[in-house]
Amino acid sequence: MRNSAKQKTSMQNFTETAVLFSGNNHLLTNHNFKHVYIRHMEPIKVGIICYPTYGGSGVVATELGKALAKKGHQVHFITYQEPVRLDAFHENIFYHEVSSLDYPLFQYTPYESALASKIVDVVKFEKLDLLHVHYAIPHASSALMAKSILREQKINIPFITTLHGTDITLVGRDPSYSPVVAYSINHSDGITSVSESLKRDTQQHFNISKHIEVIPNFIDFSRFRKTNKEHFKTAIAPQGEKILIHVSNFRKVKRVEDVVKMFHEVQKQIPSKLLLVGDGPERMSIELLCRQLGNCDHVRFLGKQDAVEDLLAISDLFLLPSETESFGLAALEAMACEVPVITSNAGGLPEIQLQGETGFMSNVGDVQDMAKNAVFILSDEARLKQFKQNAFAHAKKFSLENVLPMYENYYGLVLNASVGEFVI
Ligand code: GMT
Repeated sequence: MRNSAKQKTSMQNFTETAVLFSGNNHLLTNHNFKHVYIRHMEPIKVGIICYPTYGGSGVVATELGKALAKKGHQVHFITYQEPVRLDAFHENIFYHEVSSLDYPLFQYTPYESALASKIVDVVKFEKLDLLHVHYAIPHASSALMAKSILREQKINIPFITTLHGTDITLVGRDPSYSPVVAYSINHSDGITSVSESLKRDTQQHFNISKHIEVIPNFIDFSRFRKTNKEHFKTAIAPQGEKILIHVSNFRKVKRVEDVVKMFHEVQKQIPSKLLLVGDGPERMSIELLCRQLGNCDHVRFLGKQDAVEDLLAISDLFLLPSETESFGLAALEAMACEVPVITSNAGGLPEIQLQGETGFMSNVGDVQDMAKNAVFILSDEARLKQFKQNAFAHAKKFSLENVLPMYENYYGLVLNASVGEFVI
Protein backbone atom coordinates (compact mmCIF):
# COMPACT_ATOMS: atom_id res chain seq x y z
CA MET A 1 0.00 0.00 0.00
CA ARG A 2 2.89 2.32 0.73
CA ASN A 3 4.16 5.04 -1.61
CA SER A 4 1.76 4.43 -4.41
CA ALA A 5 -1.52 5.46 -5.89
CA LYS A 6 -2.93 2.42 -4.10
CA GLN A 7 -2.30 4.17 -0.81
CA LYS A 8 -4.44 7.08 -2.00
CA THR A 9 -7.31 4.71 -2.65
CA SER A 10 -6.93 3.09 0.73
CA MET A 11 -6.90 6.41 2.55
CA GLN A 12 -9.95 7.62 0.69
CA ASN A 13 -11.77 4.75 2.28
CA PHE A 14 -12.07 6.57 5.61
CA THR A 15 -15.68 7.27 6.32
CA GLU A 16 -16.87 9.45 9.15
CA THR A 17 -19.52 7.60 11.06
CA ALA A 18 -20.03 9.02 14.51
CA VAL A 19 -19.23 11.91 16.78
CA LEU A 20 -17.50 10.37 19.74
CA PHE A 21 -17.98 12.84 22.57
CA SER A 22 -20.75 15.11 23.63
CA GLY A 23 -20.43 18.70 24.82
CA ASN A 24 -20.54 18.20 28.58
CA ASN A 25 -17.75 15.68 28.72
CA HIS A 26 -14.95 16.67 31.12
CA LEU A 27 -12.41 15.08 28.85
CA LEU A 28 -13.74 17.22 26.07
CA THR A 29 -13.54 20.51 27.90
CA ASN A 30 -10.07 19.78 29.17
CA HIS A 31 -8.70 18.37 25.97
CA ASN A 32 -10.76 20.22 23.42
CA PHE A 33 -11.73 17.09 21.53
CA LYS A 34 -14.78 18.76 20.07
CA HIS A 35 -14.75 17.01 16.72
CA VAL A 36 -13.42 13.55 17.12
CA TYR A 37 -14.75 11.10 14.59
CA ILE A 38 -14.59 7.37 14.50
CA ARG A 39 -13.46 6.43 11.05
CA HIS A 40 -13.44 3.03 9.50
CA MET A 41 -9.89 2.62 8.45
CA GLU A 42 -8.45 -0.02 6.20
CA PRO A 43 -5.75 -2.01 7.96
CA ILE A 44 -2.33 -0.39 7.77
CA LYS A 45 1.18 -1.52 8.63
CA VAL A 46 2.56 0.61 11.41
CA GLY A 47 6.02 0.58 12.98
CA ILE A 48 6.03 1.50 16.68
CA ILE A 49 9.30 2.72 18.19
CA CYS A 50 9.41 2.96 21.98
CA TYR A 51 11.26 2.19 25.19
CA PRO A 52 10.47 -1.41 26.04
CA THR A 53 10.80 -1.17 29.81
CA TYR A 54 8.50 -0.09 32.65
CA GLY A 55 8.22 3.68 31.77
CA GLY A 56 4.81 5.15 30.98
CA SER A 57 5.66 5.90 27.36
CA GLY A 58 6.55 2.25 26.71
CA VAL A 59 3.35 1.11 28.38
CA VAL A 60 1.19 3.44 26.27
CA ALA A 61 3.04 2.48 23.07
CA THR A 62 2.69 -1.25 23.74
CA GLU A 63 -0.96 -1.11 24.77
CA LEU A 64 -1.73 1.01 21.72
CA GLY A 65 0.06 -1.49 19.48
CA LYS A 66 -1.86 -4.39 20.99
CA ALA A 67 -5.17 -2.59 20.52
CA LEU A 68 -4.35 -1.67 16.91
CA ALA A 69 -3.41 -5.29 16.21
CA LYS A 70 -6.75 -6.46 17.61
CA LYS A 71 -8.47 -4.11 15.18
CA GLY A 72 -6.67 -5.75 12.27
CA HIS A 73 -3.71 -3.44 11.74
CA GLN A 74 -0.27 -4.98 11.38
CA VAL A 75 2.00 -3.69 14.14
CA HIS A 76 5.81 -3.84 14.10
CA PHE A 77 7.61 -2.97 17.34
CA ILE A 78 11.14 -1.75 16.71
CA THR A 79 13.22 -1.48 19.88
CA TYR A 80 16.18 -3.00 21.75
CA GLN A 81 14.23 -5.49 23.86
CA GLU A 82 10.82 -7.12 23.72
CA PRO A 83 8.39 -4.63 25.35
CA VAL A 84 7.42 -5.86 28.84
CA ARG A 85 3.73 -5.48 28.25
CA LEU A 86 3.92 -7.56 25.05
CA ASP A 87 2.88 -10.57 27.03
CA ALA A 88 0.99 -12.75 24.57
CA PHE A 89 1.28 -13.88 20.98
CA HIS A 90 -0.85 -12.05 18.42
CA GLU A 91 -0.84 -12.84 14.72
CA ASN A 92 -0.66 -9.13 13.79
CA ILE A 93 2.23 -8.21 16.11
CA PHE A 94 5.89 -8.41 15.09
CA TYR A 95 8.99 -7.53 17.04
CA HIS A 96 12.25 -6.34 15.46
CA GLU A 97 15.21 -6.11 17.78
CA VAL A 98 17.70 -3.29 17.38
CA SER A 99 21.18 -4.58 18.10
CA SER A 100 24.00 -2.11 17.99
CA LEU A 101 27.45 -3.43 17.26
CA ASP A 102 29.94 -2.53 19.97
CA TYR A 103 33.49 -1.51 19.12
CA PRO A 104 36.48 -0.64 21.34
CA LEU A 105 36.51 2.88 19.92
CA PHE A 106 33.01 3.62 21.19
CA GLN A 107 32.66 4.90 24.71
CA TYR A 108 28.89 4.80 24.08
CA THR A 109 27.27 2.51 21.53
CA PRO A 110 25.54 4.69 18.92
CA TYR A 111 21.98 3.38 19.47
CA GLU A 112 20.43 6.23 17.52
CA SER A 113 22.23 5.16 14.32
CA ALA A 114 21.50 1.48 14.89
CA LEU A 115 17.82 2.30 15.39
CA ALA A 116 17.68 4.44 12.21
CA SER A 117 19.30 1.61 10.22
CA LYS A 118 16.84 -0.91 11.64
CA ILE A 119 13.91 1.34 10.79
CA VAL A 120 15.14 1.63 7.18
CA ASP A 121 15.39 -2.13 6.96
CA VAL A 122 11.96 -2.84 8.47
CA VAL A 123 10.16 -0.15 6.45
CA LYS A 124 11.60 -1.55 3.20
CA PHE A 125 11.19 -5.23 3.96
CA GLU A 126 7.80 -5.09 5.68
CA LYS A 127 6.48 -2.28 3.45
CA LEU A 128 5.28 -0.18 6.38
CA ASP A 129 2.79 2.64 5.81
CA LEU A 130 3.55 4.71 8.90
CA LEU A 131 5.94 5.07 11.84
CA HIS A 132 4.79 6.09 15.31
CA VAL A 133 7.59 7.03 17.69
CA HIS A 134 7.01 7.36 21.43
CA TYR A 135 9.24 9.66 23.51
CA ALA A 136 11.17 12.12 21.35
CA ILE A 137 14.69 11.26 22.50
CA PRO A 138 16.26 9.69 20.46
CA HIS A 139 13.36 8.07 18.62
CA ALA A 140 12.21 11.12 16.66
CA SER A 141 15.66 11.93 15.30
CA SER A 142 16.24 8.28 14.36
CA ALA A 143 12.93 8.23 12.50
CA LEU A 144 13.82 11.47 10.75
CA MET A 145 17.17 10.07 9.70
CA ALA A 146 15.50 6.88 8.42
CA LYS A 147 12.94 8.94 6.54
CA SER A 148 15.70 10.94 4.80
CA ILE A 149 17.56 7.78 3.81
CA LEU A 150 14.39 6.20 2.45
CA ARG A 151 13.45 9.36 0.58
CA GLU A 152 16.66 9.03 -1.45
CA GLN A 153 15.46 5.56 -2.37
CA LYS A 154 12.12 7.01 -3.47
CA ILE A 155 10.24 5.62 -0.48
CA ASN A 156 8.01 7.92 1.52
CA ILE A 157 7.44 6.98 5.15
CA PRO A 158 5.56 9.50 7.31
CA PHE A 159 6.22 9.49 11.04
CA ILE A 160 4.28 10.67 14.07
CA THR A 161 6.08 11.69 17.25
CA THR A 162 4.20 11.31 20.53
CA LEU A 163 5.56 13.49 23.32
CA HIS A 164 5.19 11.85 26.71
CA GLY A 165 6.68 14.07 29.38
CA THR A 166 10.28 14.24 30.47
CA ASP A 167 11.36 14.18 26.81
CA ILE A 168 10.07 17.79 26.91
CA THR A 169 9.86 18.94 30.52
CA LEU A 170 13.19 17.66 31.82
CA VAL A 171 15.63 15.90 29.51
CA GLY A 172 14.59 17.45 26.21
CA ARG A 173 15.07 20.99 27.48
CA ASP A 174 18.66 20.38 28.39
CA PRO A 175 20.99 22.18 25.94
CA SER A 176 22.72 18.87 25.28
CA TYR A 177 19.56 17.65 23.52
CA SER A 178 17.24 20.58 22.80
CA PRO A 179 18.35 21.59 19.25
CA VAL A 180 17.94 18.00 18.03
CA VAL A 181 14.63 17.55 19.87
CA ALA A 182 13.18 20.77 18.40
CA TYR A 183 14.40 19.93 14.90
CA SER A 184 13.04 16.39 14.91
CA ILE A 185 9.68 17.47 16.37
CA ASN A 186 9.35 20.17 13.72
CA HIS A 187 10.15 17.68 10.97
CA SER A 188 7.71 15.05 12.16
CA ASP A 189 4.71 14.50 9.88
CA GLY A 190 2.45 14.49 12.91
CA ILE A 191 2.92 15.39 16.59
CA THR A 192 0.79 14.29 19.49
CA SER A 193 1.09 15.14 23.16
CA VAL A 194 -0.54 13.32 26.07
CA SER A 195 -2.03 16.45 27.66
CA GLU A 196 -2.82 20.11 27.03
CA SER A 197 -0.26 20.94 29.68
CA LEU A 198 2.50 19.10 27.82
CA LYS A 199 1.43 20.77 24.59
CA ARG A 200 1.82 24.19 26.25
CA ASP A 201 5.20 23.21 27.71
CA THR A 202 6.37 22.09 24.27
CA GLN A 203 5.27 25.34 22.66
CA GLN A 204 6.90 27.39 25.41
CA HIS A 205 10.24 25.63 25.51
CA PHE A 206 10.73 24.92 21.81
CA ASN A 207 10.06 26.90 18.70
CA ILE A 208 7.45 24.52 17.30
CA SER A 209 5.83 25.57 14.06
CA LYS A 210 3.47 22.61 13.64
CA HIS A 211 0.12 21.68 15.13
CA ILE A 212 0.24 19.42 18.17
CA GLU A 213 -2.70 17.05 18.59
CA VAL A 214 -3.59 16.20 22.19
CA ILE A 215 -4.44 12.52 22.69
CA PRO A 216 -4.59 11.41 26.32
CA ASN A 217 -3.36 8.19 27.89
CA PHE A 218 -5.99 5.49 28.08
CA ILE A 219 -7.09 2.51 30.14
CA ASP A 220 -7.83 -1.02 29.05
CA PHE A 221 -10.66 -1.83 31.45
CA SER A 222 -10.45 -5.52 30.67
CA ARG A 223 -7.24 -5.43 32.70
CA PHE A 224 -7.56 -2.46 35.06
CA ARG A 225 -10.71 -3.03 37.07
CA LYS A 226 -11.47 -3.79 40.66
CA THR A 227 -11.36 -7.50 41.41
CA ASN A 228 -11.87 -9.35 44.66
CA LYS A 229 -8.50 -9.89 46.32
CA GLU A 230 -9.68 -9.94 49.93
CA HIS A 231 -7.27 -12.74 50.96
CA PHE A 232 -4.43 -10.56 49.78
CA LYS A 233 -5.78 -7.57 51.72
CA THR A 234 -5.95 -9.59 54.91
CA ALA A 235 -2.32 -10.60 54.53
CA ILE A 236 -1.15 -7.01 54.16
CA ALA A 237 -3.55 -5.30 56.56
CA PRO A 238 -4.60 -7.97 59.10
CA GLN A 239 -6.25 -5.45 61.45
CA GLY A 240 -8.30 -3.90 58.65
CA GLU A 241 -5.86 -0.99 58.26
CA LYS A 242 -6.32 1.33 55.30
CA ILE A 243 -3.94 0.65 52.41
CA LEU A 244 -2.15 3.52 50.68
CA ILE A 245 -0.14 2.86 47.53
CA HIS A 246 2.44 4.55 45.32
CA VAL A 247 3.65 3.18 41.98
CA SER A 248 6.57 4.71 40.10
CA ASN A 249 10.10 4.27 38.84
CA PHE A 250 11.50 5.97 41.95
CA ARG A 251 13.15 8.86 40.18
CA LYS A 252 13.61 12.26 41.84
CA VAL A 253 10.79 13.75 39.76
CA LYS A 254 8.28 11.46 41.57
CA ARG A 255 9.10 12.92 45.02
CA VAL A 256 8.71 9.55 46.74
CA GLU A 257 10.03 11.17 49.93
CA ASP A 258 6.77 13.16 50.03
CA VAL A 259 4.83 9.90 49.81
CA VAL A 260 6.60 8.56 52.90
CA LYS A 261 6.26 11.85 54.83
CA MET A 262 2.58 12.07 53.94
CA PHE A 263 2.01 8.50 55.05
CA HIS A 264 3.81 9.26 58.32
CA GLU A 265 1.29 12.07 59.01
CA VAL A 266 -1.73 9.96 57.99
CA GLN A 267 -0.61 7.09 60.16
CA LYS A 268 -0.69 9.29 63.25
CA GLN A 269 -4.47 9.51 62.79
CA ILE A 270 -5.54 6.44 60.81
CA PRO A 271 -4.20 2.90 61.18
CA SER A 272 -2.73 2.26 57.74
CA LYS A 273 -0.14 0.49 55.59
CA LEU A 274 1.87 1.84 52.67
CA LEU A 275 2.74 -0.20 49.57
CA LEU A 276 5.64 1.12 47.51
CA VAL A 277 5.64 -0.47 44.06
CA GLY A 278 8.50 -0.03 41.60
CA ASP A 279 12.20 0.50 41.79
CA GLY A 280 14.73 3.11 40.78
CA PRO A 281 17.53 5.43 41.86
CA GLU A 282 15.75 6.87 44.93
CA ARG A 283 14.86 3.53 46.49
CA MET A 284 17.77 3.43 48.95
CA SER A 285 17.25 6.96 50.28
CA ILE A 286 13.52 6.22 50.70
CA GLU A 287 14.32 3.13 52.78
CA LEU A 288 16.59 5.27 54.95
CA LEU A 289 13.83 7.85 55.38
CA CYS A 290 11.41 5.14 56.55
CA ARG A 291 13.97 4.04 59.14
CA GLN A 292 14.47 7.62 60.32
CA LEU A 293 10.73 8.10 60.70
CA GLY A 294 10.44 4.75 62.44
CA ASN A 295 7.62 3.38 60.31
CA CYS A 296 9.37 0.51 58.49
CA ASP A 297 6.88 -1.97 59.98
CA HIS A 298 4.06 -0.31 58.09
CA VAL A 299 5.79 0.21 54.74
CA ARG A 300 6.22 -2.62 52.21
CA PHE A 301 8.70 -2.22 49.34
CA LEU A 302 7.36 -4.52 46.65
CA GLY A 303 9.77 -3.73 43.78
CA LYS A 304 8.65 -3.99 40.16
CA GLN A 305 5.35 -5.80 39.82
CA ASP A 306 3.65 -6.98 36.65
CA ALA A 307 0.15 -7.35 38.12
CA VAL A 308 -0.17 -3.81 39.53
CA GLU A 309 -3.95 -4.10 39.14
CA ASP A 310 -4.04 -6.79 41.87
CA LEU A 311 -2.37 -4.39 44.30
CA LEU A 312 -4.63 -1.53 43.27
CA ALA A 313 -7.62 -3.80 43.87
CA ILE A 314 -6.86 -3.88 47.61
CA SER A 315 -5.85 -0.21 47.96
CA ASP A 316 -7.84 2.67 49.43
CA LEU A 317 -5.76 5.63 48.30
CA PHE A 318 -3.14 6.27 45.61
CA LEU A 319 -0.38 8.85 46.17
CA LEU A 320 1.41 10.72 43.36
CA PRO A 321 3.04 13.95 44.59
CA SER A 322 5.27 14.43 41.47
CA GLU A 323 7.37 17.50 40.74
CA THR A 324 6.24 17.30 37.10
CA GLU A 325 3.80 14.84 35.58
CA SER A 326 2.69 15.36 32.00
CA PHE A 327 -0.34 13.09 32.41
CA GLY A 328 -0.07 10.62 35.29
CA LEU A 329 -1.04 7.26 33.80
CA ALA A 330 -0.31 5.52 37.12
CA ALA A 331 -2.96 7.68 38.83
CA LEU A 332 -5.48 6.96 36.10
CA GLU A 333 -4.85 3.22 36.41
CA ALA A 334 -5.57 3.56 40.14
CA MET A 335 -8.81 5.43 39.45
CA ALA A 336 -9.86 2.69 37.02
CA CYS A 337 -9.50 0.23 39.91
CA GLU A 338 -11.71 2.46 42.08
CA VAL A 339 -8.89 4.05 44.05
CA PRO A 340 -9.11 7.81 44.76
CA VAL A 341 -5.89 9.78 44.28
CA ILE A 342 -3.90 12.36 46.22
CA THR A 343 -1.57 14.14 43.81
CA SER A 344 0.32 17.35 43.27
CA ASN A 345 -1.23 19.83 40.87
CA ALA A 346 1.72 19.61 38.48
CA GLY A 347 1.51 19.40 34.68
CA GLY A 348 -1.38 17.38 33.31
CA LEU A 349 -2.69 16.05 36.63
CA PRO A 350 -5.49 18.65 36.79
CA GLU A 351 -6.67 17.26 33.44
CA ILE A 352 -7.38 13.82 34.89
CA GLN A 353 -8.41 14.69 38.45
CA LEU A 354 -11.62 16.35 39.68
CA GLN A 355 -10.69 18.29 42.82
CA GLY A 356 -12.70 17.07 45.80
CA GLU A 357 -14.43 14.34 43.77
CA THR A 358 -11.89 11.82 42.51
CA GLY A 359 -9.32 12.89 45.11
CA PHE A 360 -7.38 16.06 45.86
CA MET A 361 -4.50 18.04 44.36
CA SER A 362 -2.06 20.18 46.37
CA ASN A 363 0.91 22.34 45.50
CA VAL A 364 4.12 20.42 44.86
CA GLY A 365 5.81 19.66 48.21
CA ASP A 366 2.83 20.63 50.40
CA VAL A 367 2.91 17.38 52.36
CA GLN A 368 0.74 18.72 55.19
CA ASP A 369 -2.10 19.60 52.82
CA MET A 370 -1.83 16.24 51.08
CA ALA A 371 -1.91 14.40 54.42
CA LYS A 372 -4.90 16.46 55.59
CA ASN A 373 -6.80 15.55 52.40
CA ALA A 374 -5.86 11.90 52.72
CA VAL A 375 -7.21 11.79 56.28
CA PHE A 376 -10.40 13.55 55.11
CA ILE A 377 -11.05 10.83 52.52
CA LEU A 378 -10.07 7.87 54.69
CA SER A 379 -11.73 8.87 57.93
CA ASP A 380 -15.32 8.33 56.82
CA GLU A 381 -16.41 5.07 55.17
CA ALA A 382 -19.32 6.56 53.25
CA ARG A 383 -17.13 9.38 51.97
CA LEU A 384 -14.39 6.94 50.94
CA LYS A 385 -16.94 4.87 49.04
CA GLN A 386 -18.17 7.97 47.21
CA PHE A 387 -14.62 8.99 46.23
CA LYS A 388 -14.00 5.46 44.95
CA GLN A 389 -17.12 5.57 42.79
CA ASN A 390 -16.24 9.02 41.45
CA ALA A 391 -12.70 7.94 40.60
CA PHE A 392 -13.98 4.96 38.62
CA ALA A 393 -16.68 6.95 36.81
CA HIS A 394 -14.19 9.61 35.77
CA ALA A 395 -11.55 7.09 34.64
CA LYS A 396 -14.17 5.56 32.31
CA LYS A 397 -13.89 8.64 30.11
CA PHE A 398 -10.33 7.65 29.27
CA SER A 399 -11.20 4.15 28.11
CA LEU A 400 -9.32 2.49 25.28
CA GLU A 401 -12.57 2.46 23.31
CA ASN A 402 -12.74 6.27 23.52
CA VAL A 403 -9.08 7.01 22.83
CA LEU A 404 -8.08 4.43 20.19
CA PRO A 405 -10.22 6.09 17.47
CA MET A 406 -8.39 9.35 18.14
CA TYR A 407 -5.11 7.70 17.19
CA GLU A 408 -6.62 5.95 14.18
CA ASN A 409 -8.20 9.18 13.05
CA TYR A 410 -4.92 11.02 13.40
CA TYR A 411 -3.06 8.26 11.54
CA GLY A 412 -5.52 8.74 8.71
CA LEU A 413 -4.99 12.50 8.61
CA VAL A 414 -1.21 12.15 8.56
CA LEU A 415 -1.29 9.43 5.90
CA ASN A 416 -3.64 11.46 3.76
CA ALA A 417 -1.46 14.56 4.04
CA SER A 418 1.68 12.64 3.19
CA VAL A 419 0.28 11.04 0.04
CA GLY A 420 0.43 14.32 -1.83
CA GLU A 421 3.88 15.04 -0.51
CA PHE A 422 5.68 12.32 -2.37
CA VAL A 423 4.33 9.73 -4.74
CA ILE A 424 6.42 7.58 -7.03
O1 GMT B 1 9.01 10.20 32.99
C1 GMT B 1 8.44 9.16 33.34
O2 GMT B 1 8.00 8.92 34.44
C2 GMT B 1 8.31 8.10 32.34
C3 GMT B 1 7.61 8.72 31.22
C4 GMT B 1 7.82 7.94 30.01
O3 GMT B 1 7.69 8.56 28.99
O4 GMT B 1 8.18 6.78 30.03
O5 GMT B 1 6.25 8.89 31.64
C5 GMT B 1 5.60 9.98 31.07
O6 GMT B 1 4.71 9.41 30.14
C6 GMT B 1 3.54 8.79 30.66
C7 GMT B 1 2.76 8.19 29.49
O7 GMT B 1 2.40 9.16 28.56
C8 GMT B 1 2.73 9.82 31.44
O8 GMT B 1 1.54 9.25 31.93
C9 GMT B 1 3.60 10.32 32.60
O9 GMT B 1 2.90 11.34 33.27
C10 GMT B 1 4.90 10.88 32.08
N1 GMT B 1 5.80 11.17 33.21
C11 GMT B 1 6.17 12.41 33.54
O10 GMT B 1 5.80 13.40 32.95
C12 GMT B 1 7.08 12.54 34.71
